[in-house]
Amino acid sequence: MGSIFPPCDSRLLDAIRTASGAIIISHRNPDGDAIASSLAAKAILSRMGKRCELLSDGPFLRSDIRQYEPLFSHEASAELIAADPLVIVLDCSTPDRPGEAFRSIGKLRRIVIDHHSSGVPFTEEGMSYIVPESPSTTLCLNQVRIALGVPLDEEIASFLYMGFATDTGFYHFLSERTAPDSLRAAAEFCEAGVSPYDVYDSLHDGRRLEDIKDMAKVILSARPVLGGRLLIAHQGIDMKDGKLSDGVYASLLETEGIKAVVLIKDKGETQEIGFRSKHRSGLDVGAIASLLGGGGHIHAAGATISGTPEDAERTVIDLIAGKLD
Ligand SMILES: [Mn+2]
Repeated sequence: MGSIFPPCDSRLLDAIRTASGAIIISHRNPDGDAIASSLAAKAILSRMGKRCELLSDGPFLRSDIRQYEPLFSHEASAELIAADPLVIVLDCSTPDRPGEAFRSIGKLRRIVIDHHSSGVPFTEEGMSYIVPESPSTTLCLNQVRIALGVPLDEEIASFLYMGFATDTGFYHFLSERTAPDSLRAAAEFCEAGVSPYDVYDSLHDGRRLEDIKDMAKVILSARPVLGGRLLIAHQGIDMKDGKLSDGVYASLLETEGIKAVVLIKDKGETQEIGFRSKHRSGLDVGAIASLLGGGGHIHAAGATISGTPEDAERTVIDLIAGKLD
């Protein structure tokens, strides 16, 4: 079985090598992979002598990434923009994913490094490295690093590992197809000095008890529909912890006989809908989310729609009912 990673396009590599500097941006409402790929990209380009700035719209709601918020700005400096830098967009499948921070730099030359299965191209030909089979954007970025000839060091390795570990739920979401290449890369990160135990603890410790209790409330809201094949849970508008959903999905997906879990987060005027489907359920929730203007992967996806939580619930049940029959 060949590698899941194709070669990088030489046009993308040349764009990085010849860049005067770089503005690095990932998606709004960032997760571990978005932040880790941004930090790893900055470390890699810094080793090449490039000046880099990190942009993010935030909000840094997830407790695992909160510690990195001070390293990110909402806009790039006029000085760097004047130098006509390269924009590096990470972990984004559509041009609206980076949010407001992207507006002022949307005209600059850009490359996209990503692993989402659905989306719309938003670079020039040859200026992206998108590998839907890759378990994380950091593992795509690792291939770019190798092609650029930048050696691993402990800092680069720790960020590359962080995105891989968080996006795979610490190796849960690896298939027989994706595991060998991924775990070989992880082994190299560990040889460069990464301690998986320390990374796990630094990402999971420090949550507020109130947020853990909110997770219990969301689990209590879960209701089976479609003959018990789908569970729908609701997250209240007052619940803020971005990591809350990880624990909710992990618990509810263990329910006997289910194919998928949907979590509806009440944001007032809009509803954020998170989808998770079971491995081997045959349910591509990325495709379902893209029907609602969102996106993601086969087993994990999201979309935002307007209306009430009840509206969102009806929409989701209709869409999934059609796919389960
Ligand atoms: Mn990702």
